[in-house]
Amino acid sequence: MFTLPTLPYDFSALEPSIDARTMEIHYTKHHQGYTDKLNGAIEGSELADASIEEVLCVVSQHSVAVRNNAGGYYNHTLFWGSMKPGEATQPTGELLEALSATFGSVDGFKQEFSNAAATQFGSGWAWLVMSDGQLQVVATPNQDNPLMDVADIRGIPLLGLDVWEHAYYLQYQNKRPEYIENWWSVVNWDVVADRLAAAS
Ligand code: MN3
Repeated sequence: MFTLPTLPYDFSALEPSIDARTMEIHYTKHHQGYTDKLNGAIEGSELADASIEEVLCVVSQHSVAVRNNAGGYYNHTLFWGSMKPGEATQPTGELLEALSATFGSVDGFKQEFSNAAATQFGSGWAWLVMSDGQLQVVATPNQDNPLMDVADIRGIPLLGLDVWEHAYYLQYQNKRPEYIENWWSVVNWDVVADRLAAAS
């Protein structure tokens, strides 16, 4: 059985980039909902004792409920861990080198990632992944992610951005690009660097 992971900061901690009410509803209603529905979907099945990564890599063999809710469970866990309160920071060290080598510069990376997030039609996610030894920016619809065996491009997620309307609509309404722009201020680059090191 999966449990809702502890949020590593207060609901208001990411203001003004993300408002407290959005964080509260997103965490206590949406993420809790995916967690409960995932548990319901795998109860008594061969997936009951699997890790979330083990579930994601075989979702094509299971119900739509498993796909959607395992994705929702994993994606939000990664998302909360990808952000931090306090002063905005920048990538450093090997992460900085890797982003510059692949995308020309950190700004080049942000531009490509922001564009993927802004142009994802409807609900979905933008990702930075390590795929076959290469950094890549991809987007997925709904609660899909690059660990799933149904993904167009598979890879290990290093950073993910939720662009479902529930992630920003209370504060930003239809202005998804403004949400994306402000989100960069709360990215936890240390965590992204740790994920890169683990995936390399
Ligand atoms: Mn969400």
